[in-house]
Parts: sequence; structure tokens; C-alpha cells
Amino acid sequence: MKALVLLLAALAAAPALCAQSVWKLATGYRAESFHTRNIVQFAQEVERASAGALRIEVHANNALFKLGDIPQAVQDAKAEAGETIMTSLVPGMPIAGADAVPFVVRSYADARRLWDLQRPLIEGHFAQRGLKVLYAVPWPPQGLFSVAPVKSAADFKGTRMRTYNPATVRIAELLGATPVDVPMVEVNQALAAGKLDSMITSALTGVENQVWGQIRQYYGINAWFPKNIVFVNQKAFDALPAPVRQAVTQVAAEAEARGWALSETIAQESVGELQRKGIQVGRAPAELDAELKRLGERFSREWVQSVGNEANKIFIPYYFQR
Ligand code: PCA
Repeated sequence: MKALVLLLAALAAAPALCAQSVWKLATGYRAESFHTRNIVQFAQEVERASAGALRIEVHANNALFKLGDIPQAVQDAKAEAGETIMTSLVPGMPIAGADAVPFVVRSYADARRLWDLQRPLIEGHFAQRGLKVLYAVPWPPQGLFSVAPVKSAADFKGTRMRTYNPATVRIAELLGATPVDVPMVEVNQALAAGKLDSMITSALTGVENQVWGQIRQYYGINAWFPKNIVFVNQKAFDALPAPVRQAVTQVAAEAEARGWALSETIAQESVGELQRKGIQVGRAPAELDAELKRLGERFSREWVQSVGNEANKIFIPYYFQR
């Protein structure tokens, strides 16, 4: 009997003994968000596919590092892996802003084509920082939320617009609004405290922050599809045995495919949910729509100038090689 107990104890401990590597993966989004749920599934599948040789601990909600600090933390090996919104990297990596240029990507199929073209460039920039890209998944399309109905760009003058990346800051400026940086997980509080008049984000982010207490309007302008990117410190990756590296790469490709499908489903569900909660959902009024398109063109020109030749590597094939 004693021998049996000892044997069972040894078996129970066996997976732990095999779990040679543990990675911390930091994200700035909530545990319940679809991106994080997808990451948790990715982690579980890595553990299974590597027979316990690699365990990934997911730290959500800015708990380990703030969203914008995560790439540097992973580069400095303070965490082995992380997730951030790619467009937050724009100051040091202008090409990362390709997926927040307004009105370029109009559908998930467009977003896919853009990522296929953008990915090799992004991988090169990440490699220069000692980072390896695992996968990227888009947020649902970005719409315009407003506390009050708006008819034209003039209605934004002097109002406060919530921002989450350099692109939203520039758009607020072009509209004559004051940009107010609010992390995604604090949007609800900021709205409840009366600190915001409008924001451009996904219907999903509106749902997750239960914005119906203050927000009255949602205009489905489909401005862009920003992506979250999941990455790992290259040295941490290289330290794994070859079969485990293969397992990670394979499971990452599956997580990417699953995440894109989830995003598309959730995009539709979220707009319905906003409507059910009493938010007016519709298209932007014609005058505002035309002004936003002009503003988008100006934004594109500025962005192409800031990026230089790499922008052509994406947008020439994007527009001319369909
Ligand atoms: N939600 C995140 C980024 C894009 C989105 O849809 C946010 O609002 O911060």
C-alpha cells in the first residue's frame, strides 16, 4: 500500500518534473477579453503539444507590465513573452501603424491581406529588438462612439476624445478635440466620471466597458482593424529544444486562425448588443462621413511620409496586386 501511494505521488509529480521551462506572458487586456481567452487556450495547447516541457503563465490586465511597456519588458527578458496592440509601437516602428491608417482596410479579408504583407516587415523589426513574432489577431472594426449625436467634424471642436494609440491622438487633433489617453480597461470609469465625449474603438470594447450608461450613439465607420501581436524573447525561444519550438510555432499558427474567426463573430454580436442596450447604431451622417474620409487621406499622406519606403512595400501590392 505504501509503495502504491509513493508510486502515485511520483506519477502526479512527473508532469511537473518534465515542465522544464515556464514563460510569463504579459498582456494589458482583461482576462475575459477574447484576445486573452485565445492566449490562454494557446498556452494550454502549448503545454499539451510539448508534453509539459513548456508552461506559459498568462498575466492579464496590466498586472505584470502596462500594455505599452510590454515589448520593452520582453526585450529586457523581464518576461519571456507578451502581447500588445501593434500600433502602440509606432513611435519606434512606424510600419506597425499600417493597420491604423483610416479607411484602408474595409473587411476582414482586407485585414488578412494587409497582415500577410506587413508581417515580414514586422518580423524584421521585432528581430532587431531580439523579439520573435508568434501571431497577430485583429480587433473588430473601429467605430465612432459619442455621448451626443454628431453631424459634422465641427461638433468635435473643444470636446474630449478618448485615445489609445498615436493614430487616435492624431485624429482627435485633426478634429480639434482634446485627446484623452485612457487604457482600455479604464474606459468605463472614465466615461462614468464624465471625462469623455467620444471615442473611436470597436463595438466589442464598448460592450466590455458597458458604455450604454453614457454613450448614446455608435457610428459604424469601420475606420481600421488594429491588431494585437503576441511575441516572445528570441533567446527564450531559442533555449527550447527543437520539438518544443516546433510545437510553439504550430500552436501559434492555430491560435492566429482561431483568433481571426473569433474576432469576426464577436464583431457582429457586439453591434447587436449595443443596440439591445439602447445605443443608436447607424452610419455616420453624410457631412461627417465625407469629412472623416478627407481626414483619413491627410492622415495617410502624413503616415506614408513618416514611414518612407517600407510603406510602399505594403501598399503597392495591397492596392495593385489583388
Ligand atoms: N479596443 C482597444 C483597442 C482597439 C479596440 O477595439 C481599445 O479600445 O483600447
